[in-house]
Amino acid sequence: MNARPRAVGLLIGATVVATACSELTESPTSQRTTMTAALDQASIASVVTDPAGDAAWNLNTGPGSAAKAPDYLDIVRAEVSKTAGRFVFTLDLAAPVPNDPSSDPSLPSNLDHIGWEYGIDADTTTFPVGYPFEPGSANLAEFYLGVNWNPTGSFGLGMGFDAFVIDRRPLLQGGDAVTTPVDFSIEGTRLTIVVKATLIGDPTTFRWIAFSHYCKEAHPKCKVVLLDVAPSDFNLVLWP
Ligand SMILES: [Ca+2]
Ligand SMILES: [Ca+2]
Repeated sequence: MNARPRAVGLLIGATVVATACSELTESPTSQRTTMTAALDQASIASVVTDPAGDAAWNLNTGPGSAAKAPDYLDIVRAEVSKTAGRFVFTLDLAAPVPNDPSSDPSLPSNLDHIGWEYGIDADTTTFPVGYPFEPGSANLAEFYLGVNWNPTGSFGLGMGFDAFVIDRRPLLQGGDAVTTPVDFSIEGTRLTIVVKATLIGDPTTFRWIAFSHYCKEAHPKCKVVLLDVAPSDFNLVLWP
């Protein structure tokens, strides 16, 4: 596997998040405490908790699905908050994300990527058709965002851990979806993704859902295999 060395990826992620948050304060005392302070000031949040131990291949349907998925793909809490012009997406997992998932024998072989993501329905009247799904496939989400471990580099963001926003709104006018890298950190069991509000249209409200998944092929050919969904009833959560 060609996963980027974890230390480098995590350092970059932690640094860019800390840098982004340090812009929000007048006199930072340290990168880490500044980030914590900034996140603590998050003004408006919506949160979903989810059981530990419920992540399973293809959500317990179909052949082989009874095998338990790795705990680091098991979502126990998902949060969306906004502070100072940025949305902060925080996922807590049942176990720490490994430095190099390629060494996990419980993962399927020849993976294109695994991902911890949010789907964002910013307009309940529109259903963009296409990427990251196959041509002709409609989906309610105007945006997908999250962290992927993508050893093939198929997202075009490099190999290993990266975070992204897929803006699907151009599909509504016959254009192409746009994938943009964003700041993130992985700290043990917590994934944090920081997105400039304008990158997702600075919405005053939207509905969201969090999920983990894997794909054995790159998008759009990928058949998404869901592992865990929060909320587990698939009812999207309203922000704020
Ligand atoms: Ca769970
Ligand atoms: Ca929509």
